[in-house]
Amino acid sequence: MSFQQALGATAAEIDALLDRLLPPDAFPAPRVTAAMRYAALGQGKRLRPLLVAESAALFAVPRERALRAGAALECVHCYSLVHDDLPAMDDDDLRRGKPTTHKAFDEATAILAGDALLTYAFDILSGAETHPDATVRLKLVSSLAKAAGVAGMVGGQALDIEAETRTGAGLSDIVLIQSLKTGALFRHACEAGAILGGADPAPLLRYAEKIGLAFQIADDILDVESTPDALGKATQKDKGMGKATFVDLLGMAEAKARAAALVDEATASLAVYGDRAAVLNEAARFIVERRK
Ligand code: GRG
Repeated sequence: MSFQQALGATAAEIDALLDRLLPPDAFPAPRVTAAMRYAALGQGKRLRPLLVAESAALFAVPRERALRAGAALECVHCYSLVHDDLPAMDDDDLRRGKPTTHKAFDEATAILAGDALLTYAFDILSGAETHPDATVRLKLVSSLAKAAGVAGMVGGQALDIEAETRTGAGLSDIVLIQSLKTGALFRHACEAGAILGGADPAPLLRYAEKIGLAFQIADDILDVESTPDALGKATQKDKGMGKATFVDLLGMAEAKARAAALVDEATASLAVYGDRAAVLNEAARFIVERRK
C-alpha cells in the first residue's frame, strides 16, 4: 500500500471511530459535545494516528487496538489546536480550512471542548477494548500523560510563549521548545505502537525525535512559503508574533537541508525493521514534502 493510501485509509478509520466515540446525543452537555465533534471530526491529516498504526503494525498488533490509541492521541492533538487558537494564545480565526472552534461557538465552549477532548483521551485509552491487559493500558495512559503535560507539549507551549517576549532565543532553545511542543506527541505516537506490541520502543523513539523536528522545520517553511488557502490556516504568523523560527535562525536553504538530513536519519533509525517500515519511511518524507 502506498503512503497516500495508508494515510487516507487511516484518516477514514479514525474519523469513523471518533464519530462513534463522540455521539452527538450521548452526553449531558450538547453544545460542548457539538464543539468537540466540530474540533475533532474531518479535515485533519491524522498523521499521528497513522504513526501509531504503523508502529503497532511492526509488532502485529490488532488494528482496532492501534486505532483506539490513535483516536485518543488525535483527541489530545485536537484539544491543543483548539486551545492554541484562542485569543489568549495564537488568536487564530481559521483552522483546517474552517472557523476556529471559539469563532464557530464561543470562547468558554471552546475551552471546555478542549478540556473535554483531553480528558476523553484517557477515558478511551483506559477502556478494555484498547488492550485486554490493564498494565498495557496503564503504560499507554502514562506515556500520553507525560507527552501532553508539563514535561511535554504544555511545557513546550509555555517556553514558546516566554520566548516571544525575550530576545536572543538561539537554535538550541528552539530545538528544545519544538521537541516538547510538537515532538512529544510524535514520540508518544511511535512509543504507543511499541507498548501495544510489548516491544522495545528505542528505534521508534529515535525515528520520532527526528521526524518531530523535521515536521516543525517544515511547518516554519510552510508559514513563509504557503498561503492560507493552501494551508487552511493563517500564514506569516510567526514573524507577526515575534517568534524565532528555524527559517530565521538557519536561513531558508539551510532549513530545507536540515529537514532533508533529518529524514535520512529518521529512516536509518528504522533499518532494523527492514521493509516492514516502508510506510513509516515514506511518512518521514511526506512530513517535509507536504504542502499543508
Ligand atoms: C495549547 C497546550 C497547548 C498546546 C499547543 C502543538 C501546539 C501546542 C499548538 C499547535 C499550534 C501549531 C500550529 C503548531 C505547529 C505544529 C502543529 C502541531 C501543526 C498542526 O499539526 P498537523 O499539521 O495538523 O498535523 P492537522 O490539522 O493535519 O491535524
